[in-house]
Amino acid sequence: MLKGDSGITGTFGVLSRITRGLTKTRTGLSNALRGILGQTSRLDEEALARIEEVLIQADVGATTTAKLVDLLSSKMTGAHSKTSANDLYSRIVSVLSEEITRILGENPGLLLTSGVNVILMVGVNGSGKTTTAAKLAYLLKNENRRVILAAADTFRAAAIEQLEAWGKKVGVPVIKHKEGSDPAAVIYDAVMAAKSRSVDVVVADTAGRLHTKSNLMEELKKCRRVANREVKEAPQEVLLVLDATTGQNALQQARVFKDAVGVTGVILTKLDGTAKGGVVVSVREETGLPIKFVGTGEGIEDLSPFDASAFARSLFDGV
Ligand SMILES: Nc1nc2c(ncn2[C@@H]2O[C@H](COP(=O)(O)OP(=O)(O)OP(=O)(O)O)[C@@H](O)[C@H]2O)c(=O)[nH]1
Ligand SMILES: [Mg+2]
Repeated sequence: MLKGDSGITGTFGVLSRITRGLTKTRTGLSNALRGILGQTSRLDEEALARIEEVLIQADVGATTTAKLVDLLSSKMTGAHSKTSANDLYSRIVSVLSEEITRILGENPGLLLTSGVNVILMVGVNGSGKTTTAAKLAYLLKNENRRVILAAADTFRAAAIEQLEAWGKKVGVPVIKHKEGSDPAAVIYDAVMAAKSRSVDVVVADTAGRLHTKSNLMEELKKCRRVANREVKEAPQEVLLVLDATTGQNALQQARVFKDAVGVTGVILTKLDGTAKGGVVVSVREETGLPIKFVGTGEGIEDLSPFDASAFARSLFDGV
């Protein structure tokens, strides 16, 4: 369910949306690689060093990049002057995209149960939590699930109104309290409402918080506890929303949130706004967290179940 290869989006929809969303990253990576290969007829030390630089610039991350370059070096030692730049390019991107698909692994999809499900959206300020909560509610609704949104960001001015506006657009109810109230109490009410209305999924928006603020992390833990007291398996998902344009900073956030609040998966947003889409690979490899969705625009439909192979193929031209 809601995997890359199923649901309303289907393989073609996911592929084209991800492909479109990665245009900046793909253009940057492909042009840079072609540029390097245009100047050399063999994959020597210097060419490898320049490829390494290109991958780092796309935010693939030092550890992953080192692995990819080692792999290129070991797999392509036979490539020499008889190979045309075009062939060399094709071989390189096919090795890279295959390995990146492997690193990214299977997307387990949302791990929903048969009763009331609670999905907590967490992350730093402005990463895209509220928008993504609405997009997710829309996806789930289109899979014929009964959904409610919980306005558990009671901190930021106008956060509740923002979610209500999305709720109207998507056509799902929004459970809210007054600004400044306890977010855990909103979660409690939303779970109660879900139980009494036979709702399948509560998607809870939460306030943006710096991963370094331990009191705010405690607040999230309280939200978890309250959900868990009312439904044994809840929260079924704690989804960390990361802004892909923040690059390696997103990686640091992922590490801290993962340990502090038991994150079950990651959503990378704003892939459309960056040439550094490689950060998806570093988040996956460095944290081990599955990437469950990617956001590629501001519209309600701009959220795709993550598909490793579609993603890896979309990173380069001509794969
Ligand atoms: N281009 C693009 N913009 C996005 C995407 N996701 C979210 N945004 C935009 O990012 C901005 C912030 O989104 P919000 O959903 O309000 O972020 P938030 O994490 O809830 O912010 P706080 O509640 O203030 O912490 C908005 O302008 C969104 O339209 C995306 O995938 N692509
Ligand atoms: Mg918000």
